[in-house]
Amino acid sequence: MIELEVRGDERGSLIALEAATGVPFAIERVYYIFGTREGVVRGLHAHHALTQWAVCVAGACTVLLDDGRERTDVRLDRPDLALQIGPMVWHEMRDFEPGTVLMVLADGPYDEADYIRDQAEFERLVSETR
Ligand code: T46
Repeated sequence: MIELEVRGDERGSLIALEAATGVPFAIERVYYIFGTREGVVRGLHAHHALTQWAVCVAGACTVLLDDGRERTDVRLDRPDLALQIGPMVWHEMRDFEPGTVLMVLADGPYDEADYIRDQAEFERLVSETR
């Protein structure tokens, strides 16, 4: 988890995400997830190579992270927190509050070939790296 620097004054707050404020990769893509229905679980995959930062800019959701050794739940409920999701980390997003907007910065383009959507395949691949 990365705590983001908030720039604010009496009008409100602003957060800028760029190399100068600590994003450790060149941002190639930004996407955001919104309108997620109650009870829905998203994600359910790992990436071979992609690194991402996820920021819940509005609302809240829980992200399960599994690197093949440890499974951890992280609650994203502040717009000044970024969660780094690196390669070979199985992730699932759930418990979305109504109105949640999850913004994701990625270091690569959308590429379905980079996804591992089969959990057994993910477990086989991470066990090979141990
Ligand atoms: C991730 C988590 C955090 C595109 O056309 N371009 C894109 O850049 C993305 C991300 C998705 N899509 C298409 C592919 C599907 O037809 O949008 C649809 C929904 O994508 P997906 O089911 O993969 O969405 P999530 O919420 O399960 O996962 C997303 C990202 O895909 C994934 O990389 O790490 O958010």
